[in-house]
Amino acid sequence: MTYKKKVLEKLRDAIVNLDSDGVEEACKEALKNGVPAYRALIDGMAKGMEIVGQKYEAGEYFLAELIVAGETMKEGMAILEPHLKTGGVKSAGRVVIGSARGDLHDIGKNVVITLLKAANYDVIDLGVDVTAGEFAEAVRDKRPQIVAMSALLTTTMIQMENVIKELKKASLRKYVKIIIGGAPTTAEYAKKIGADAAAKDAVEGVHICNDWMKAKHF
Ligand code: B1M
Repeated sequence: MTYKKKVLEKLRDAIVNLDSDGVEEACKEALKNGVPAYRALIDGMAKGMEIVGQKYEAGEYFLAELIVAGETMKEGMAILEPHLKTGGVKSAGRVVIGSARGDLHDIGKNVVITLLKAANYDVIDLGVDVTAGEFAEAVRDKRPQIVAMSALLTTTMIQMENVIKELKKASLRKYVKIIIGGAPTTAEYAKKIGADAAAKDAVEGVHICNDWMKAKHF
């Protein structure tokens, strides 16, 4: 196993073990050894969160552990974030993003925001539990090229369709590309509700946005 892979596993395991000192140490070790910060986020910490979820499902972890895992991941993100900035001056585009109505999960959304900002996008973060009306209002006021929605619950992903309906009702749908993400979402689901794409992770999400902006769909 390569050294870089070992550091990523250390980072993953530190998240699973809710070990905030271990996360800090592994993040610094990853950066020192040339692991790109976005890889440490996606292939290290996010993988750990997947295992935390599996442990929760198996009854091995409870809500308290989910909360601590979330906080631990945020601490790691704070260390990695400064290393993701490109420092470019020209905006790549404007994105309005939020977690679906009823959904309080924001770690994945924040990872997406971090990578979008690193790719020079202007990002308007509407936060969590965002209503269809709030999305429509932000599109009207901020004029983004892209709307991104995140949902982690099967019960909240259905809210994404309401946002698209609301944008259509306000005659705003034609001005934006819509991308969705979060564990329960799929490309089929995106198509079904009238979104333009679904991203399996933040890296793919940014690639899709870049492709749209390059193709000058706007
Ligand atoms: Co919750 N939770 N949670 N949770 N939680 C899940 C989602 C769950 C799968 C756990 C499980 O049972 N295995 C389960 C959902 C089951 C389902 O609906 N099928 C669940 C549940 C049940 C719940 C509660 C109902 C628990 C309860 O109260 N009894 C409750 C609901 C609260 C609510 O939202 N109303 C709840 C609460 C919480 C906490 C608050 C404790 C905490 C969230 C803290 C926070 O976000 N600030 C939490 C956590 C941490 C999780 C797990 C363990 C981890 C989620 C996470 O942060 N992953 C999760 C299990 C899991 O996902 N395996 C779970 C890491 C993150 C980087 O990945 O968010 O998937 P993710 O984002 C990825 C991609 O999906 C993608 O890119 C990101 C980065 O690569 N992506 C996009 C996401 N959005 C995108 C948008 C894009 C592009 C890509 O647009 C461009």
